[in-house]
Amino acid sequence: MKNILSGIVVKAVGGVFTVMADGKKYTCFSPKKFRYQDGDVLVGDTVKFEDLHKGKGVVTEILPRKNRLHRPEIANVDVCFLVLASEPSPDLYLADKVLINCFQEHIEPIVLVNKCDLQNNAFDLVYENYSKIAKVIAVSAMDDSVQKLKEFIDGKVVCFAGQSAVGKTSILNALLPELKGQVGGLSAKTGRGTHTTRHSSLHKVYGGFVVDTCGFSLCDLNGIRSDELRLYLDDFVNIAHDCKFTSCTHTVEPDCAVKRAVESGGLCKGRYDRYVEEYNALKEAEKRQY
Ligand SMILES: Nc1nc2c(ncn2[C@@H]2O[C@H](COP(=O)(O)OP(=O)(O)OP(=O)(O)O)[C@@H](O)[C@H]2O)c(=O)[nH]1
Ligand SMILES: [Mg+2]
Ligand SMILES: [Zn+2]
Repeated sequence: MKNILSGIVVKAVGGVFTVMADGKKYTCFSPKKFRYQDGDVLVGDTVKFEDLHKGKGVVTEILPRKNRLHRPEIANVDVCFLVLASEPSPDLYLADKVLINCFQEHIEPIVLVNKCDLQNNAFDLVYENYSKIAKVIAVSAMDDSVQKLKEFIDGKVVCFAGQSAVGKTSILNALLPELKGQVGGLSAKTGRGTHTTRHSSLHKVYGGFVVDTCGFSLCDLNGIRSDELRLYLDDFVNIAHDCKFTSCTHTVEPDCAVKRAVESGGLCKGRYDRYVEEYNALKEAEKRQY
C-alpha cells in the first residue's frame, strides 16, 4: 500500500523539493504534469507525496493555493516583509509594484527599512511614500531591533521581498542565529547587490515561518490595465470618492481629489508622479497591443 504524507515545501532547487512533514525533511521529485499547470511546485506549497524510502518521495498533489507571488516566487504567504535600505538606494518603482502584487494577492505588506544603524535618510523617504498603506518599521540586522518583528511572524507565513543586498538574509540570521545564511556585499563598480541568496527557503521562526528569498530588480504587474491601476493604490482609493468622476484616473480629469491632495501635501508627490508614469506606460503598451 502507498504511504501518502502531506507537508510544506521548504526549498525548491532544480526540480528537487525539500518537504517538511511531521518535523522530518523529505527529498521529493515532482512529476512532469505539474510543470504544465501553474508553474511547478513552489516553496510555501502544501503538497501530498508518496513516501518512497530513505527520506525520498514523489509529489502526488499540490493542494490549492490561497495566493502566490511571482517576485519572489512563493505560495501561501500571509505577510510580506518588503525590505528597503539606505544602500543599495531604494528603488521605489520596484517597491510600488511589490506592494501592488501584495494587494492583488491579499498579502499584508510590512515595509522594513533596514540598516538603520547607518546614518541616512532612507527611513524618512520610505515613510513619506508608504506610511499610508503599510506599517513602516525601522530595523537593523546588527542589533536587537529585529525583535520588533516577532509579533508579525507568530502563527504566520512571512516572506521577504526586495533588492539584492538590502539585508534580507542578515535580518533572518539576526532572528535565527543558528541558521548562518550566507550574506554578501555590494559591488563596488555598480553599487548594487551581488545576488548572494540563490534559492528561496522556508524556516520555522517564532511560532511561524519565514521565507528567505532572492533579491530582484524587476517586477511585473501581472496584467493590470491602466484604468484599473488606481484601484490597487489604497492611499488613492481612500481619497478618490471625492473626485468629480467616479472613474477618475487622477491624471487629466478636472476636479480631482487625488491631485488636490498632492498639491496640499496630503499625498506624497513622488508616489503620485510614479503612478502617472506607470499609468502612461501601461496605456502606451495597450495602444501598441490593439
Ligand atoms: N550596517 C548594516 N549592514 C547590513 C545590515 N543588514 C545587512 N547588512 C549588510 O548588507 C550586505 C548584504 O546583506 P544580505 O543579508 O546578504 O542581503 P540580501 O538582501 O539577503 O541580499 P541577496 O541575498 O543578494 O538578495 C551584507 O554586507 C550585510 O552585512 C544592517 O542592518 N546594517
Ligand atoms: Mg540573501
Ligand atoms: Zn481623481
